[in-house]
Amino acid sequence: MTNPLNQQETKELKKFFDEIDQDNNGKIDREELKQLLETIWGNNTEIDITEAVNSTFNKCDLNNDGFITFEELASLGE
Ligand SMILES: [Ca+2]
Ligand SMILES: [Ca+2]
Repeated sequence: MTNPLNQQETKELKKFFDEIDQDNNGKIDREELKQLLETIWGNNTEIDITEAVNSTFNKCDLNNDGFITFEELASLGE
């Protein structure tokens, strides 16, 4: 698979990724994603955050190892 993002986009995506990856282990786990979504949507009771985390992982966690890596996130742009 080729990476369609240009350098600038990759840089911005990496910054976004690093913000979510709070323990800086290079992968996003469900807890980190949940915290992000709670920060964004915490007061919106119409959104089921657990459901949103599950659907994001279904879409992004390409190898189903329970983590979203930067490579997996970047390949979503295709
Ligand atoms: Ca992490
Ligand atoms: Ca994965």
